[in-house]
Amino acid sequence: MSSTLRTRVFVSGLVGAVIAALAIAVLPAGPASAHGNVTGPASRNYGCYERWGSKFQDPTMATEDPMCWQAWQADPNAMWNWNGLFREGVAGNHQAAIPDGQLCSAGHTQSGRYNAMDTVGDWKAAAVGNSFNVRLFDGALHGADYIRVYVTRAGFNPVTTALKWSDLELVSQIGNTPAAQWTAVNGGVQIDLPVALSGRSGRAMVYTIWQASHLDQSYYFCSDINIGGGGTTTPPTTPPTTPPTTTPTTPPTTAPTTPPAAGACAATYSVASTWQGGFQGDVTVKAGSAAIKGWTVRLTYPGSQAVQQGWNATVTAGGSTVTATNVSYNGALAAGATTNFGFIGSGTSTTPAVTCTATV
Ligand SMILES: [Cu+2]
Repeated sequence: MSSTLRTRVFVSGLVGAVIAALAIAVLPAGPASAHGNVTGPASRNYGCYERWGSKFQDPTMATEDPMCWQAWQADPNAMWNWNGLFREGVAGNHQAAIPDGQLCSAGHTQSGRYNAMDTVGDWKAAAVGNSFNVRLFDGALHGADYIRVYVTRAGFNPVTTALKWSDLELVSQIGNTPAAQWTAVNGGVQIDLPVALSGRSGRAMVYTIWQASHLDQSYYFCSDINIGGGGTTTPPTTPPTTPPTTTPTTPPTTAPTTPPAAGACAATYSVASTWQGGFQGDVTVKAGSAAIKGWTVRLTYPGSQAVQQGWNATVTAGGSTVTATNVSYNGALAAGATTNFGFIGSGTSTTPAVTCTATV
């Protein structure tokens, strides 16, 4: 597999400048880009997608959810492409194919895209009771030759310990189950496997192996749970209707040709990626020759334009205009400083007229 690396650099001028570099891997188009994931208790990458996918550059993630932060920093494609954590041709020898300490990345599969899932630390854990369901979403209608659900033995501490095969106990499984016998949802299917863990409490990991009825494809998912944990129980979630099936790519940022005047801002629009039924728009905002306190960008499209979600800005759509206003951490920009935001638009991508208005 060949992959190209590009680097996105964004600057957020809050107190000083926060600089983060995100390596974006561009993947070759594959025939089966939508597969599946454990959506409840959410797997590590699906959980990070669910909690931060709409605001993955929000620096508060670093303190609120540090394990997701390190994972997004390591490779955001591990979350955008949340349904691609699998191996092929393992022939049922899962333990031979995947070394201890690499169970959550399926043995550094996909050129290491998911390696950050193996990082040991305090991942957000779903509060569950002693009986709960593991929910597997299958967006590609593969069905299963089998699904096996394991839980770490009592005493295993996922916060401090790398996961090994010998830590796992098989707690639930099903055999051959065609997709037609799963429950239809959002263009895919899902299935629940019941798990009962009497006498257990505290932190543990759920490890799920899904042998899809598609080639010899084996999927591996780590989910973090807190049995009898406080707080609210997180119900299994339903995946988005239209997950981005192509990986966002980042085009080179082009600076505005005319430098903005003092107390003003300029915005540059680009399409990061498109897929059937949608696209990802990226906008770079640049302050003029004086500092600004906030900004509003208006994108006027030839026709009406709907927006599904935005990040690093409050994005609203009305008629043919999409309006984006800074969020708390990226409104203040020093003279000449830049920030960027993005959004997922519905339908076919067309080129908007762009204006930027600054608050000084
Ligand atoms: Cu697949």
